[in-house]
Order: sequence, then C-alpha cells, then structure tokens
Amino acid sequence: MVRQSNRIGVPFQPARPQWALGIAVKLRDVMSDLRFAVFGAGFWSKYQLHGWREMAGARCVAICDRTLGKAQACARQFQIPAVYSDVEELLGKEELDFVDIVTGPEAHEQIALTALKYKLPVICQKPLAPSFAAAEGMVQSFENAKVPLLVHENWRWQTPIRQVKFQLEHAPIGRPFRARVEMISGFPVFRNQPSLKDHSRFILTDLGTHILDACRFLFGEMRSVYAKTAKVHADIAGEDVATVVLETRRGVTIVASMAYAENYLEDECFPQTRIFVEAESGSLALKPGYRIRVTTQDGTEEVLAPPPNFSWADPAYAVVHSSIVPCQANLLHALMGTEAAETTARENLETLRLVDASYGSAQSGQAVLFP
Ligand code: 89Y
Repeated sequence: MVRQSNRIGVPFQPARPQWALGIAVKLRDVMSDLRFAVFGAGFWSKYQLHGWREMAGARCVAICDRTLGKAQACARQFQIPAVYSDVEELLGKEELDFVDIVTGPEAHEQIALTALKYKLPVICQKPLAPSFAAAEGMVQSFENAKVPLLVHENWRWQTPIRQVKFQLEHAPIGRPFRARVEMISGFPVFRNQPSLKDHSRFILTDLGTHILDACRFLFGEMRSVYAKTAKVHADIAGEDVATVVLETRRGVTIVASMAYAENYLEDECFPQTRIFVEAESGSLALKPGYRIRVTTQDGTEEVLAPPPNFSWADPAYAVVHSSIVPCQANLLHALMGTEAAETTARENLETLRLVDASYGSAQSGQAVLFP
C-alpha cells in the first residue's frame, strides 16, 4: 500500500503572485527594471520571453536575429521596441544592463565576446559553446574582465528534480550507492528543432548537458566517466542514443541513459526524467507523472511533484518550459546581487567537462578519470 508522504520540499513559487506582479511592474518598470536584449528568435526564445514576464525586475528592450523577419515577429508578439539583425549594431545603439543569448550554440562565443566589449553581463543558453575549450576560453575572458557570465541551464530547476534533491537530503533511505537517470523518448524532437539534425554532436550536447548537470546537482562531482553512443536515425549527423556510466567522488555509480530514437515506448513521457536510486536502507524512484516514491522498511510513501502550470507553456514540454521561470529568476537575482547564481559559467564548465569526456570515452572505448 502506498501512503501519501508528509515530508515535502517546498516547490518553487514565482517571485510574486500575478496580481502583485502587475502592480509591481506599474510602480517600478520605468525606474529600476534591468534592461536586456535577446539574441535569437527561434523555438526557445519565445518561451524564455514568456518566462521573463513571470517575474518583476527585467524588461526586454531589443531583440536580434540574423533572420530579421523572425526577430520582427517575436518583437510584435512581446511588444519589444527595437529589432535588429546585426549584433554589433544592437549593442552599439541600445542602453542595456545585460543580454540573454538564446541562439544555437555555434553563435554563443561570438555574441558573448562582443557583449563583453561593452562590459555587459551575459546569460547564455546551454551548451555554453560547442567545445569545452571554447567554453573555457569564454569563462576566462569574462573572469579577467570581472563581468558576470551565467548559463541558462534549466533542467535542474524542474519541480520534480528539486523534489528528488529534497528527498535525497531528508528521506531516511541512507547513503545512495547506485542510480539510474533516464530521458528516453520516441518524441519527434526534430520537428520543433530541425537544426539539431545537423549537429555532429547531438544528444550528449543537446540533452546530455541537461541530464549530466542534473546528475551533478543530485549526486555531486564525478570521479570518472565511461560512455557509449549510437545512431538510429539515418538522416542525422550526430548520435541520438547515449549511455553514460559515472562514478561520483562519494562513490555512487550512476547510469545516465538518453535516447531520441523516434521508436515506440509503452510509457512514453517526454520530456520527463525517470530516476531510480538505490541506497543502504531504502530506495527512491521518480516515475512518469511526476510521482516520487520513497521506500524504506516502513513501506512506500509518495510525493507528487507536478510543475507549475503556465498558460504559455507547450503542454508537450510542460515540465521543461515551466523550469525556465525559477532558472531565470535565480539568474536575474544574481545580476541584482540578491542571490547566488546556481549556474555560473565557471560552475557549468564542470558539466561541459562531463559531456566532453563522454564523447572522448565513446570514441576511445576507455573510461575517463578525473584527477
Ligand atoms: O533542446 C533540448 C532542450 O534544451 O530541452 C529539450 C530539448 O528541446 C530537446 O532535447
């Protein structure tokens, strides 16, 4: 018999309820909101723009996309006053407090370093750069200039992932020793993001960056990585299946499995992450439907951890789109100096190190050990 648990971590609450948000915006918007520009007007930009509207304190004043029509359409939808197709022109003309880069990874470095010339703090979508070396160079440049570089890594901000973290820290299951972390789906991911087909490094970069970051968030830093990859789709450049075996510095063995094979699964639940943790005196499972089950000698308890419902979120991506809000709130408050950013670029480099090592291991057939 499964009992409802009364040991529940407090899920993220948007900074302010809607009605207060309205008043706050009216009272503050001209004076103290941080002014920002968005680079990129593709699939993710509109969800991040909706996300910024869920909190007080930031106002989008300009948007840029190399395809001007896409930027104009986004500007109309979100009443963004200025539209550009040239990065340098926008940065030269607009008075900004920070920029939000939501382009494909191949453009991140150029846009970020151009913003750095104007000493502008940067929030950049994951992955920070297509290669670890390029990302490390960006981090060094911003640190040398003492200008913040933050990464929009939202997976760890998903309500069920935060709740799993809480349960791992508070449930009486003892020390974990093995875990499975999976995002396996037949969902046609290329429909909304066709450019992903052209990436020679696909699932470990696109999804692995999220899943391996969640593994670090839940279980700490890693001692070693061993990975295998495969390709099921005939018409894509990169891998669409990856299996990564990690060992944490605390001695937990994690098997992280990812797949976008567009096959058929009995309990398809894109884009939900499934987790199973074995510990010395119990176990924990995150199951489809945001159900977290904790089992000890006293039986099994369940916590439901559904994401908050935002009207603008695509129902097929609900748990991911809703995680944009707490992620951006944390990054905004960090730029305001009222909170520490969880995903600074320096911190996120440790996730990219795992992604890079996974590709290295898949190629060499050897495990990668970290000193
Ligand atoms: O691009 C990816 C992301 O950031 O979240 C899910 C996704 O859209 C497909 O893997």
